[in-house]
Amino acid sequence: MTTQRLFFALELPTALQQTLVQWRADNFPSEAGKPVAAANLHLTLAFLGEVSAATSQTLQQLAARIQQPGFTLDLDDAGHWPRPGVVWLGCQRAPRGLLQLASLLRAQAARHGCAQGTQPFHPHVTLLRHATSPVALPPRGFHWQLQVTHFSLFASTYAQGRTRYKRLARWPLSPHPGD
Ligand code: 2AM
Repeated sequence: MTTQRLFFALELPTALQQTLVQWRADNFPSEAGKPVAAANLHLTLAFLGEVSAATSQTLQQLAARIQQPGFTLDLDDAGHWPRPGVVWLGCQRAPRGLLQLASLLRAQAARHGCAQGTQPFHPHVTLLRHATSPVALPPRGFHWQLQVTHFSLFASTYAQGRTRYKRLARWPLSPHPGD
């Protein structure tokens, strides 16, 4: 059976990806960890793992039925998880819309055999991997804001030492109230 390694995520605009890469270069020494490529910077909503074509299709049909308003995301927090070796960007207050969307996608995934683990959802954009030694984090005060209007399904592949994410599908959120 062929499977694909899949995850639902929020894409970051290319300009923001570039800005974050520059900020990372300015704020972290090269020995802090392995930088995630600009095009791979994203925020995972639900990780599905290795999924069959049938399960992928089912989860995509369910995703297409989701009706939720868009929301504003403020990236204004950073942290370091030494055990998985991840330095991340996140939000001091996660918007309710983000938590609802992730919760729904994770519940649908779990119901179709994609175990969601026991860790609570902590929305984050991974900036560095293999960051297992102590890392000095930039002081708070940085802040990037984005309007989230879509969510997407990605396939992750690894070849010749490089991870690539391919977007398989994308769905709109309804217009943000007040927009
Ligand atoms: P990470 O950045 O915190 O490692 C593609 O690999 C995406 O799925 C990444 O955002 C990654 O999160 C996430 N991911 C990979 N394995 C995962 C797992 N077992 N549980 C939750 N998320 C996972």
